[in-house]
Amino acid sequence: MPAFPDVPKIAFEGPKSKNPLAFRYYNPDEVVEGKAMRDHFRFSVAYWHAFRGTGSDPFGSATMLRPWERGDTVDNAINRVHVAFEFMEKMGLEFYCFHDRDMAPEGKTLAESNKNLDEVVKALKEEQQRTGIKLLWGTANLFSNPRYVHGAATSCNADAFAFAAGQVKKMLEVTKELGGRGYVFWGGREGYQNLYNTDMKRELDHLGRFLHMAVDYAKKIGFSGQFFIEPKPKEPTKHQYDSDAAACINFLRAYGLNTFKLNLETNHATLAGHTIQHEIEYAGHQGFLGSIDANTGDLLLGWDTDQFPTDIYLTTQCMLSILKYGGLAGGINFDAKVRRESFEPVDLFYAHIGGMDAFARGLKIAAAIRADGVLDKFVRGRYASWDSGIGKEIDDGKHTFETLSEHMLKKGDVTPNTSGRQEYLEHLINMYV
Ligand code: XLS
Ligand code: NI
Ligand code: NI
Repeated sequence: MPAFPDVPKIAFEGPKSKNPLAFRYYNPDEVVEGKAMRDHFRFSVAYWHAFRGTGSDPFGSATMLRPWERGDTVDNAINRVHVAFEFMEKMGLEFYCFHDRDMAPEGKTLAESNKNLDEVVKALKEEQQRTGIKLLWGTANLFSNPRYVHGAATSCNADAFAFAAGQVKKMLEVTKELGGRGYVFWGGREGYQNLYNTDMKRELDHLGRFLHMAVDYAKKIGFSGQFFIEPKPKEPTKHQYDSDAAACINFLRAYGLNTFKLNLETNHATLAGHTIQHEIEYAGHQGFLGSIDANTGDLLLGWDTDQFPTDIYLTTQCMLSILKYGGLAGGINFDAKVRRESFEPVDLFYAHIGGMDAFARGLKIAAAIRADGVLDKFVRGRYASWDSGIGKEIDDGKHTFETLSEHMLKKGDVTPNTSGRQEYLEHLINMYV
């Protein structure tokens, strides 16, 4: 029995369509800058939000109508897998991501949890083979269970570290078994609430050791997927160690974990006081750009609201920078949830269609801007003083403070500055949007 009997396969109908259950811009086979849209994006559903989100908040209980839900059992988990694959097939979503505990109920022991997971993974494997849908990345939930109250890899309790290692070991095996493209470490409770009770150096050393163990184990079992770290500055802890792209890159370099890349999330960037484009640019030029958790926050709310992205400026900016750095090793995972007021199953479709279409439009706009070279030309011109004369000589390492002082003593003052033309450029971008 289908879970979404009234929803047909979502088709591309083009920009003139008024059908809200159709794509107006996302056309998977359409080639942009030499690559099919499906390969630019690798759109993915976040299992935890789409299929485990209940709509509860601190002030009220679950609101989601999910007629297929029959409690937290292995049988129901397997049935839910069929529901999820029906959804992805109808949506044309070719990837998914999950945490171990989204997929199968946690048992009383690690052994029991692993056994539950194995049973559901069998169903996942069958569904992947039947549909061709693939795993973008796997991850372990190292934050929900009370044993992780002080963190997992950074816990003061060595047994919590050991338990977390057991969970990640298992999820690396599962991710390999399912042919996952990557594996994500989001910090969960790796951070602190108060420095009075925290040995930061010791905690970070443990995190470094933990990630090295993951790299070693991946090598041992032949898992060759990409490892990602996902920055987030706060929530649940007051200060998460992986606070933003720059902090993560510093940590990865300091601990010799240079094979990692970053999984950047829009709402995490804004919590850190950055934009997602800033984070993509920072990771991109440092060689750490990996994957995107696509969502958006709310201007008026200061927490991780994980809304679906529909803002064309936002997706245009993302795609401008993603194209600039040659694309993603991972993909675009909708780490986003429908509002608790949007409780009908069909809302899951509207949400994902809106997000995919917004990114497709962003891609086309970004490609048009790049084809005309308008930003490139402007930026190159803005730095022209570095292409010849004194600028080029400095870049070539031909100068010292003494010679530069000499140069200016002779010249007297700098060549006049030119306008940054921000308003002109903002207006110019509007011609493409
Ligand atoms: C939470 C994170 C989480 C990761 C996966 O804020 O976004 O959902 O993506 O653990
Ligand atoms: Ni995320
Ligand atoms: Ni998040």
